[in-house]
Amino acid sequence: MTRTGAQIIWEALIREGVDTVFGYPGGAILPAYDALLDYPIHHVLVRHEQGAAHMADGYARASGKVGVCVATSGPGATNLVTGIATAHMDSSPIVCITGQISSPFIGKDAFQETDVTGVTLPITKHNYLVTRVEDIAPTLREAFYVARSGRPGPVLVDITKDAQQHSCEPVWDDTPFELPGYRPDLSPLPAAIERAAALINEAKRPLILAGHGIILSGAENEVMEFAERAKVPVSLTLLGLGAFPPDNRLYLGMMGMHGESWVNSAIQQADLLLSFGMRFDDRVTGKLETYARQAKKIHIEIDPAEINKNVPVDVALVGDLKSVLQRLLPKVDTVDNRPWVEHIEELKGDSAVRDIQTLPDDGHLYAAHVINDLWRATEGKALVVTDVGQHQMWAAQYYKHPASRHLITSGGLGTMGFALPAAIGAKFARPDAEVWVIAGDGGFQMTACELSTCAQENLDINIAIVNNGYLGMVRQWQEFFYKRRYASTPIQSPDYIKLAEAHGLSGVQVKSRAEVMPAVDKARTTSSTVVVDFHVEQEDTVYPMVPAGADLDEMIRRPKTENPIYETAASE
Ligand SMILES: Cc1cc2nc3c(=O)[nH]c(=O)nc-3n(C[C@H](O)[C@H](O)[C@H](O)COP(=O)(O)OP(=O)(O)OC[C@H]3O[C@@H](n4cnc5c(N)ncnc54)[C@H](O)[C@@H]3O)c2cc1C
Ligand SMILES: Cc1ncc(C[n+]2csc(CCOP(=O)(O)OP(=O)(O)O)c2C)c(N)n1
Ligand SMILES: [Mg+2]
Repeated sequence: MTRTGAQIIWEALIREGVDTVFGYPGGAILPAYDALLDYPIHHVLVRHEQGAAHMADGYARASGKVGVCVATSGPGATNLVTGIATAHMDSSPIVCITGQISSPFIGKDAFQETDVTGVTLPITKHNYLVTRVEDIAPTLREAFYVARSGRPGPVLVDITKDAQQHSCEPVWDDTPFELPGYRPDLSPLPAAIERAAALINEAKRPLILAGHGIILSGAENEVMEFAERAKVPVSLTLLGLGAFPPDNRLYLGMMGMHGESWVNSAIQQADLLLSFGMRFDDRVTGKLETYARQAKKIHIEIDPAEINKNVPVDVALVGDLKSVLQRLLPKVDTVDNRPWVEHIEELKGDSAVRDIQTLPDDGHLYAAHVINDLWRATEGKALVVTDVGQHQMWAAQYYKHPASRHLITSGGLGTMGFALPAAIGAKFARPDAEVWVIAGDGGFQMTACELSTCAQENLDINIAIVNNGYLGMVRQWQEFFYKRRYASTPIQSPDYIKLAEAHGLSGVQVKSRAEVMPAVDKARTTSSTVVVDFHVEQEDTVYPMVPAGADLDEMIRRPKTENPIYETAASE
């Protein structure tokens, strides 16, 4: 049957299982918007296209499915850029559909013409300019395949207005893809598996460094089986948090710049690092020249471009983590690594637990208290979506994320403004989940316009603003490395209660520790979006910290006497 290009767009999406898209209309995408009225797809009208891309990203991270955003040409398309780059850095599968001016006008600086495939070339996994109606169906099918297969990532499809207006009889092909030069299904040779097994079985001080790839691969059970069988302790990257149960005795905590000191020390002392679906980001390694010099390294990774990129490895197993581990597991001996595990336990020494919950209320409200109370009130089960900054690190440290897809955060790009729109996307993906935004007063203001989207869509999202009156993470760097010269980091906020109320939503202000739990309870029991404005200690610091470029175990520690949040032993 003959269809317009505009109709084909939505039929293609429905064939991919899409029921929700996030977008904003405009001239070059108007034919598609007109056709949308006839299809069972829910369109979420965002307030800024950056929000649409983050919503698609949050939807993808919460569900494991491909998220979709839509924008018009020119400024609509360029507004997507930050969201696309965010998804690209964190391997999140989204498809972005943009309208383009009609093909005869391309190259003539026509109204709202931007070469968006050119602009997004380095920040998409792949992108397409579609000028013919016949190409819409096959291109969208390919776009979804590319976005979700292999190492996931964002794909942009730019469709000219005339292609949307013209008609054809679409061909719906279901044959498996064979794209020249694209090999998402690599798997290691048997000899490489044998070499890896030999290293594992010889190791005395092995450590698993596990990342986002576990979640993307769905390899949680295999990683657990591996760790249990070979008795290898596990540490996670920020983006891996939740993929290994936080209460398992082999779990050590987060690695890296704001990770646990004993994890970083153990990495420096290990004789074997097993890197599972993580990419040795500089926030994870510290100074590369001195990184884990005693360790042999095995890297299981789906993207060959990641092998030896930052850290040279002894054995590379290129393939999907789950299937590689399934092949490796039978070759791994059950060993006794107890001395090593006990040694790491000793490394904790007096640097151990952040035992803040037992501390008396001294009149100060610390972000750590807020997040710890939030964790207790939600029994650790909330889907937490953070923004970027100090609060993000505290959300990683003080909220024990229980399972995969319970923490959504912008890691690689560190995009302020991510949290609220990503949480909206996550709520559409998992309507039954209790969704909490944890945002700073700076980042929240970047995309606060999406409160209006929460109101229009009647969403039940809880928002915790960790309001310290500063661009706190930057202030912290100024404190440590720029002699406390706080250039442009003090930041004023609007009255968030009035802001919420202006949107028809409600808000609560919290200034003391005693008010935290009642406010959290109010947010949890209110069925619309609630903003809780926590006025926390202004010049608090995220500890520990590996200064950028320092050795991984050269951590700045919390001074014991100056600050009431002790990090010393559990007995205190
Ligand atoms: C303020 C700030 C501070 C930070 N501090 C820290 C910190 O202290 N510690 C920390 O860990 N991070 C920190 N980060 C985050 C950091 O920048 C990186 O985003 C993070 O370390 C990346 O984690 P990852 O390598 O697990 O995930 P990604 O960057 O998503 O990489 C995942 C890897 O898995 C691979 N992969 C994907 N699918 C599969 C599959 N099916 N099978 C196998 N492999 C697969 C991908 O190709 C990729 O190489 C911080 C970020 C910010 C903004
Ligand atoms: C879009 C963007 N601009 C600038 C930065 C640099 N940056 C990183 S953290 C940070 C401060 C964040 O402040 P706030 O949102 O108040 O969170 P806090 O650190 O105070 O918890 C800034 C400016 C960034 N990550 N993203
Ligand atoms: Mg702040």
